[in-house]
Amino acid sequence: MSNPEQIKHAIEIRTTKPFTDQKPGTSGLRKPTKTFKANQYFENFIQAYFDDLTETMNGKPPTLVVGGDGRHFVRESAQIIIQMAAANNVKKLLVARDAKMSTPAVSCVIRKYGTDGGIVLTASHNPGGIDNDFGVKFNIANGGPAPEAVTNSVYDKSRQLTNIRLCPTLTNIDLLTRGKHTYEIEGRSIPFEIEIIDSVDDYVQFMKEIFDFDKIRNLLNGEKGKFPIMINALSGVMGPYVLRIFHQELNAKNAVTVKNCENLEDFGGHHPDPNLTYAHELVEDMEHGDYEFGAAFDGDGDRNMILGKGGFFVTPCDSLAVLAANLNVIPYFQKHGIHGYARSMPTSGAVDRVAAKNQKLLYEVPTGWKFFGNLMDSKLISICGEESFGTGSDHIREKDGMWAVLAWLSLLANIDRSVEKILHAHWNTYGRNFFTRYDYEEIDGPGPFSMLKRLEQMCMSNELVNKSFNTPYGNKQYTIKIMDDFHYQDPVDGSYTEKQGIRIIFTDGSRLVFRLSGTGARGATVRLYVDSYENNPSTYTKDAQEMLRPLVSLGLEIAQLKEFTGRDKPTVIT
Ligand code: VG1
Ligand code: CO
Repeated sequence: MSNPEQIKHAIEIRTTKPFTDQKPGTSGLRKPTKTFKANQYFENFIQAYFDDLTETMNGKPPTLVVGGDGRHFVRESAQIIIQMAAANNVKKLLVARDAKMSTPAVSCVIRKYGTDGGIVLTASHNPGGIDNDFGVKFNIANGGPAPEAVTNSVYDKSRQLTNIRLCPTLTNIDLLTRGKHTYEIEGRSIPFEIEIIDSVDDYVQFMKEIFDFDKIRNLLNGEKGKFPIMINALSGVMGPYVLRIFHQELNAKNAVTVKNCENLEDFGGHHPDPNLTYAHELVEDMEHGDYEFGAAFDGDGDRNMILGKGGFFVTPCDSLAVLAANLNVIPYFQKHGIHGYARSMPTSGAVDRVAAKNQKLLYEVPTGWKFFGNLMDSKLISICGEESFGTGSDHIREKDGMWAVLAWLSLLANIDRSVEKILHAHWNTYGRNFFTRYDYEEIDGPGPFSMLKRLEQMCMSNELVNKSFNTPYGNKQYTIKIMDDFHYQDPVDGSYTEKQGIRIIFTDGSRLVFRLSGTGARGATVRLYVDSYENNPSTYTKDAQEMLRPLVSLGLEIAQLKEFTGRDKPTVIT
């Protein structure tokens, strides 16, 4: 076969038929893998993106990063992007070795090399494989997920698409060997370049600038003895990052036990979502093993779950609040200062209390990391998080699982060697927000939509405001103060987003939130979020499920969830 660098490649314009359902959700476009692989579905979406990019860049040839979470179709789709980028006037692609790069690493690389954006091949926490899901997400030049203005414009283009452009002779590019390649493309005034990079290098180097690795090394294996920890990568993309950081850079093979660090195309059958249900292996290891700290990541490495000794669970809401309260122990924040904080609307108000005490601004945004980008770019916030196991800071523009783990280890090295003690100290200072989320996944039929419609109408009519409810549990009465459909105006660019979830706020500050998931690929998923604040220390050790039972039952009753969905139990409780 001739060397593709020695021949001139022709551009083929291939006709295609548009799809009407390529509307990105909370985080990119996610569909069954088989959908992406059939009828040029993937190619169409990429062409719509290139068409949009050509327009927004005024024809200036862009440089883009390409990487994915290693799931089935990632390698193949990266080769398709190469063929299409060459035919769509892309100047250069920085492609991850073997097309594998965590979502936070993509953000890091876009920022480090100042590229015009990137394409992330991931369905994140959705299961992978030919019978599961695939996904595509576009990131912009700040390293973050494209805002709705961009994704809506790509969607509009996808519905009118008639052609896709590609260079069919540009095949079998070696993605395994680092290096630079240049290709001549017919009809182009500049050649097309590809550079195969190892994102683990760039990412690890950045983490070493942010954190004090000596201190973490000393925690794991220092004068106070070994500090055993367990890390489970759920067979997602994080394996190589975990091994490199813990076993090489921190030289702590004896203290750090790792599991599922081989990235598999179907994630070994795991549902790569680090929560108490899907990362149960970690929970059990923590319950039975002698580990001081445990963590798991999702498929693309932006989510994290933190556990303490014996399986002590740190809710993502508390994790955000505790990190926000202690950022000063991390060198990056000593250097760059600490601006405000932000959380997604359904995330508990725990971080709000830290903001109030530290006199920082607190922003409440809709669900999805794309809403944090402007706030970070404008230096309004330094740290943000979501209840869905996402935590991150302004070092990049994606949530970052490894960052959260290293941040926690920094707290353990500087404040107290026990996760549980750190949490108790936090609650003693700020009080405790009890939080839970119930997920009713993949419901068929119109029920969930009708349920939301009815709740929307109740918001509009205000019929429940000032109404009081008793619940079958305990003797507490709840009175509704506000019921609304959450909307948000971005304080930086003024963009407006509506219908982001039904909020029911009670007079005592407790909240119930209902929304439909925007990341599922089949059926509809209903999420119910419950947040309630206590400042009586005798409650702090209580079980969240027990504490929140009255509110949960009230929420199910108000929404008539069982009647609308046919479900009497959630699929996942966190
Ligand atoms: C979910 C979470 C949301 C998160 C999103 C992407 O969205 O609730 O907080 O930002 O997933 O996370 P939804 O619409 O299904 O509730 V990831 O790690 O899958 O990119
Ligand atoms: Co993810």
